[in-house]
Amino acid sequence: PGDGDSDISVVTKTRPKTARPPLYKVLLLNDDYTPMEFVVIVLEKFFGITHGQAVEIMLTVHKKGLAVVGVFSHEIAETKVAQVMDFARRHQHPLQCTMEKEE
Ligand code: TYC
Repeated sequence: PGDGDSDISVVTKTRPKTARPPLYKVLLLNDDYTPMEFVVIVLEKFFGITHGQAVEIMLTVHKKGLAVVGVFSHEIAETKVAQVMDFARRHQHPLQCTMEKEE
């Protein structure tokens, strides 16, 4: 009789690591002056979300101080931040938008 070992071999395939580009969170910050309706318009206009989602995110920022609006490539995140900051400045609201590398 044999020793109980069967001759099933395990094939382990190594998967070479493919570097993925880092993603960036776009954050919206609360302030005391920017009207709630303006923030909702900004979210709808630049982030392509529904009115309901925009109200939800705006209220989260209002209550918690900040919220993640979305996660994007570096270039898209930079564009979103610039669009929001420019639009807010043109309307003379102090709304702040920033980005942060996702860990
Ligand atoms: N806190 C503001 C107000 O009471 C509303 C607001 C919400 C401002 C979200 C900025 O990112 C913001 N009018």
